[in-house]
Amino acid sequence: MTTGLTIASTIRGFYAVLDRDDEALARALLASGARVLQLRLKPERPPTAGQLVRAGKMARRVCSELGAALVVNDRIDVALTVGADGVHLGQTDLPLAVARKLVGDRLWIGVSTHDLAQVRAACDGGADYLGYGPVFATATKKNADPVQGIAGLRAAVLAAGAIPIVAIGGITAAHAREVYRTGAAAICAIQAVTGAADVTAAARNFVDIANDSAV
Ligand code: 3NM
Repeated sequence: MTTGLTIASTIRGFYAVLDRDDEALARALLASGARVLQLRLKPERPPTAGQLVRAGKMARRVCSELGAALVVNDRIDVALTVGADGVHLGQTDLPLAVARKLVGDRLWIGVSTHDLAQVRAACDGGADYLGYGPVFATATKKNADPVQGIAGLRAAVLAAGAIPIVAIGGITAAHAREVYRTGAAAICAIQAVTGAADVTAAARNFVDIANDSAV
Protein backbone atom coordinates (compact mmCIF):
# COMPACT_ATOMS: atom_id res chain seq x y z
CA MET A 1 0.00 0.00 0.00
CA THR A 2 2.57 2.46 -1.15
CA THR A 3 0.34 5.21 -2.43
CA GLY A 4 -1.88 5.83 0.57
CA LEU A 5 -5.09 4.98 -1.29
CA THR A 6 -7.93 3.21 0.48
CA ILE A 7 -9.79 0.10 -0.63
CA ALA A 8 -13.12 1.93 -0.39
CA SER A 9 -12.01 4.73 -2.71
CA THR A 10 -10.32 2.31 -5.10
CA ILE A 11 -12.58 -0.73 -5.46
CA ARG A 12 -15.56 1.14 -6.84
CA GLY A 13 -16.99 1.79 -10.26
CA PHE A 14 -14.78 0.30 -12.92
CA TYR A 15 -11.89 -2.08 -12.20
CA ALA A 16 -9.55 -1.90 -15.19
CA VAL A 17 -7.34 -4.73 -16.43
CA LEU A 18 -4.17 -4.14 -18.44
CA ASP A 19 -3.71 -7.29 -20.50
CA ARG A 20 -0.55 -6.28 -22.38
CA ASP A 21 2.59 -4.24 -21.83
CA ASP A 22 1.18 -1.15 -23.49
CA GLU A 23 1.51 2.24 -21.87
CA ALA A 24 -0.98 3.87 -24.24
CA LEU A 25 -3.58 1.27 -23.25
CA ALA A 26 -2.89 1.83 -19.53
CA ARG A 27 -3.39 5.56 -20.00
CA ALA A 28 -6.52 5.05 -22.11
CA LEU A 29 -8.05 2.81 -19.42
CA LEU A 30 -7.32 5.25 -16.59
CA ALA A 31 -8.48 8.27 -18.59
CA SER A 32 -11.98 6.87 -17.93
CA GLY A 33 -11.75 7.80 -14.26
CA ALA A 34 -11.10 4.22 -13.15
CA ARG A 35 -9.22 4.25 -9.86
CA VAL A 36 -7.55 0.83 -10.10
CA LEU A 37 -5.55 -1.03 -12.70
CA GLN A 38 -4.77 -4.73 -12.52
CA LEU A 39 -1.77 -6.00 -14.45
CA ARG A 40 -2.85 -9.35 -15.92
CA LEU A 41 -0.83 -10.19 -19.00
CA LYS A 42 -2.58 -12.76 -21.15
CA PRO A 43 -1.90 -16.24 -19.74
CA GLU A 44 -2.09 -17.77 -23.24
CA ARG A 45 1.36 -16.28 -23.85
CA PRO A 46 2.91 -16.67 -20.38
CA PRO A 47 5.19 -13.70 -19.70
CA THR A 48 8.63 -14.16 -18.19
CA ALA A 49 9.31 -12.64 -14.78
CA GLY A 50 11.41 -10.01 -16.52
CA GLN A 51 8.58 -9.06 -18.86
CA LEU A 52 6.19 -8.83 -15.91
CA VAL A 53 8.53 -6.61 -13.92
CA ARG A 54 9.02 -4.35 -16.93
CA ALA A 55 5.26 -4.05 -17.49
CA GLY A 56 4.72 -3.62 -13.73
CA LYS A 57 7.18 -0.74 -13.51
CA MET A 58 5.48 0.99 -16.41
CA ALA A 59 2.05 0.43 -14.84
CA ARG A 60 3.33 1.70 -11.46
CA ARG A 61 4.58 4.90 -13.07
CA VAL A 62 1.32 5.51 -14.95
CA CYS A 63 -0.89 4.67 -11.94
CA SER A 64 1.11 6.94 -9.65
CA GLU A 65 0.93 9.78 -12.15
CA LEU A 66 -2.83 9.39 -12.54
CA GLY A 67 -3.69 8.65 -8.91
CA ALA A 68 -4.80 5.05 -9.44
CA ALA A 69 -3.96 1.94 -7.45
CA LEU A 70 -1.95 -0.85 -9.05
CA VAL A 71 -2.76 -4.50 -8.44
CA VAL A 72 -0.63 -7.31 -9.85
CA ASN A 73 -2.33 -10.58 -10.74
CA ASP A 74 -1.00 -13.79 -9.16
CA ARG A 75 2.59 -12.71 -8.49
CA ILE A 76 3.39 -11.45 -5.00
CA ASP A 77 7.08 -11.23 -5.88
CA VAL A 78 6.38 -8.96 -8.83
CA ALA A 79 3.85 -6.90 -6.84
CA LEU A 80 6.45 -6.25 -4.12
CA THR A 81 9.21 -5.59 -6.64
CA VAL A 82 7.33 -2.90 -8.52
CA GLY A 83 5.74 -1.32 -5.43
CA ALA A 84 2.17 -2.29 -6.29
CA ASP A 85 -0.69 -1.49 -3.92
CA GLY A 86 -2.08 -4.99 -4.09
CA VAL A 87 -1.90 -8.52 -5.41
CA HIS A 88 -4.81 -10.51 -6.78
CA LEU A 89 -4.88 -14.24 -6.07
CA GLY A 90 -6.83 -16.98 -7.81
CA GLN A 91 -7.99 -20.14 -6.07
CA THR A 92 -4.94 -22.04 -7.36
CA ASP A 93 -2.42 -19.34 -6.43
CA LEU A 94 -0.64 -19.12 -3.09
CA PRO A 95 -3.26 -19.64 -0.32
CA LEU A 96 -4.52 -16.44 1.30
CA ALA A 97 -3.15 -17.29 4.76
CA VAL A 98 0.32 -17.93 3.36
CA ALA A 99 0.20 -14.80 1.24
CA ARG A 100 -0.90 -12.65 4.20
CA LYS A 101 1.92 -13.99 6.31
CA LEU A 102 4.37 -13.04 3.59
CA VAL A 103 3.16 -9.53 2.85
CA GLY A 104 1.48 -8.41 6.09
CA ASP A 105 -0.23 -5.14 5.32
CA ARG A 106 2.27 -4.11 2.65
CA LEU A 107 -0.19 -5.24 -0.06
CA TRP A 108 -3.92 -5.45 -0.35
CA ILE A 109 -4.93 -8.97 -1.20
CA GLY A 110 -7.82 -9.55 -3.57
CA VAL A 111 -9.11 -13.09 -4.04
CA SER A 112 -11.03 -14.55 -6.99
CA THR A 113 -14.06 -16.46 -5.79
CA HIS A 114 -16.56 -18.56 -7.72
CA ASP A 115 -19.03 -19.84 -5.13
CA LEU A 116 -20.31 -18.90 -1.68
CA ALA A 117 -17.96 -21.24 0.19
CA GLN A 118 -15.01 -19.50 -1.43
CA VAL A 119 -16.50 -16.10 -0.60
CA ARG A 120 -16.84 -17.02 3.08
CA ALA A 121 -13.35 -18.52 3.23
CA ALA A 122 -11.77 -15.44 1.64
CA CYS A 123 -13.65 -13.08 3.97
CA ASP A 124 -12.75 -15.15 7.04
CA GLY A 125 -9.15 -15.23 5.83
CA GLY A 126 -8.90 -11.45 5.72
CA ALA A 127 -9.10 -10.68 2.00
CA ASP A 128 -9.29 -6.94 1.33
CA TYR A 129 -11.66 -7.38 -1.61
CA LEU A 130 -13.07 -10.21 -3.68
CA GLY A 131 -13.57 -10.91 -7.35
CA TYR A 132 -16.74 -12.93 -7.99
CA GLY A 133 -17.67 -14.69 -11.18
CA PRO A 134 -18.07 -15.49 -13.87
CA VAL A 135 -21.34 -13.59 -13.69
CA PHE A 136 -21.98 -14.37 -17.38
CA ALA A 137 -20.29 -16.65 -19.90
CA THR A 138 -16.82 -15.44 -20.83
CA ALA A 139 -14.38 -16.32 -23.58
CA THR A 140 -11.55 -14.37 -21.95
CA LYS A 141 -10.76 -16.90 -19.22
CA LYS A 142 -10.06 -20.44 -20.34
CA ASN A 143 -11.70 -23.14 -18.19
CA ALA A 144 -13.79 -20.58 -16.35
CA ASP A 145 -15.92 -21.77 -13.45
CA PRO A 146 -19.71 -22.23 -13.82
CA VAL A 147 -21.70 -19.08 -14.60
CA GLN A 148 -23.08 -17.54 -11.38
CA GLY A 149 -25.67 -15.16 -12.81
CA ILE A 150 -27.07 -12.04 -11.18
CA ALA A 151 -28.73 -14.07 -8.39
CA GLY A 152 -25.42 -15.75 -7.55
CA LEU A 153 -23.66 -12.40 -7.50
CA ARG A 154 -26.32 -10.92 -5.20
CA ALA A 155 -25.87 -13.82 -2.78
CA ALA A 156 -22.10 -13.32 -2.84
CA VAL A 157 -22.45 -9.60 -2.09
CA LEU A 158 -24.67 -10.44 0.89
CA ALA A 159 -22.25 -13.10 2.14
CA ALA A 160 -19.28 -10.75 1.83
CA GLY A 161 -20.88 -8.04 3.98
CA ALA A 162 -18.50 -5.08 4.19
CA ILE A 163 -15.83 -6.65 1.97
CA PRO A 164 -16.17 -5.10 -1.51
CA ILE A 165 -16.88 -7.36 -4.47
CA VAL A 166 -15.69 -6.88 -8.02
CA ALA A 167 -18.14 -8.55 -10.41
CA ILE A 168 -16.39 -10.24 -13.34
CA GLY A 169 -17.03 -12.42 -16.34
CA GLY A 170 -18.79 -11.63 -19.59
CA ILE A 171 -20.08 -8.27 -18.38
CA THR A 172 -20.98 -5.68 -21.02
CA ALA A 173 -22.38 -2.18 -20.65
CA ALA A 174 -25.82 -3.65 -21.33
CA HIS A 175 -25.58 -5.61 -18.05
CA ALA A 176 -23.88 -2.94 -15.98
CA ARG A 177 -26.93 -1.44 -14.29
CA GLU A 178 -28.31 -4.75 -13.02
CA VAL A 179 -24.82 -5.78 -11.91
CA TYR A 180 -24.26 -2.61 -9.85
CA ARG A 181 -27.77 -2.98 -8.40
CA THR A 182 -26.68 -6.21 -6.69
CA GLY A 183 -24.47 -4.07 -4.46
CA ALA A 184 -21.24 -5.09 -6.20
CA ALA A 185 -18.69 -2.35 -5.57
CA ALA A 186 -17.11 -2.52 -9.01
CA ILE A 187 -17.27 -4.20 -12.39
CA CYS A 188 -14.31 -5.70 -14.17
CA ALA A 189 -14.91 -6.11 -17.91
CA ILE A 190 -12.00 -7.04 -20.13
CA GLN A 191 -13.32 -7.88 -23.60
CA ALA A 192 -16.06 -5.24 -23.51
CA VAL A 193 -13.46 -2.54 -22.85
CA THR A 194 -10.07 -3.66 -24.13
CA GLY A 195 -11.73 -4.96 -27.30
CA ALA A 196 -13.62 -1.71 -27.94
CA ALA A 197 -12.64 0.73 -30.67
CA ASP A 198 -12.57 3.53 -28.07
CA VAL A 199 -11.23 2.02 -24.84
CA THR A 200 -11.61 5.19 -22.78
CA ALA A 201 -15.23 5.71 -23.84
CA ALA A 202 -16.09 2.06 -23.13
CA ALA A 203 -14.52 2.21 -19.66
CA ARG A 204 -16.04 5.62 -18.92
CA ASN A 205 -19.45 4.21 -19.69
CA PHE A 206 -19.03 1.76 -16.79
CA VAL A 207 -17.80 4.56 -14.50
CA ASP A 208 -20.81 6.70 -15.43
CA ILE A 209 -23.30 3.88 -14.96
CA ALA A 210 -21.76 3.11 -11.56
CA ASN A 211 -22.19 6.74 -10.51
CA ASP A 212 -25.79 6.72 -11.80
CA SER A 213 -26.53 3.48 -9.94
CA ALA A 214 -25.05 4.61 -6.62
CA VAL A 215 -27.60 4.49 -3.83
N1 3NM B 1 -11.75 -14.09 -14.07
P1 3NM B 1 -14.36 -10.67 -19.74
S1 3NM B 1 -13.86 -14.33 -15.47
C1 3NM B 1 -10.12 -12.96 -15.55
O1 3NM B 1 -14.67 -15.80 -12.98
C2 3NM B 1 -11.46 -13.53 -15.27
O2 3NM B 1 -12.93 -15.19 -11.83
C3 3NM B 1 -13.00 -14.56 -14.03
O3 3NM B 1 -13.10 -11.16 -18.90
C4 3NM B 1 -13.58 -15.25 -12.87
O4 3NM B 1 -14.82 -9.40 -19.14
C5 3NM B 1 -12.52 -13.55 -16.16
O5 3NM B 1 -13.76 -10.43 -21.12
C6 3NM B 1 -12.52 -13.00 -17.54
O6 3NM B 1 -15.37 -11.76 -19.73
C7 3NM B 1 -13.20 -11.66 -17.61
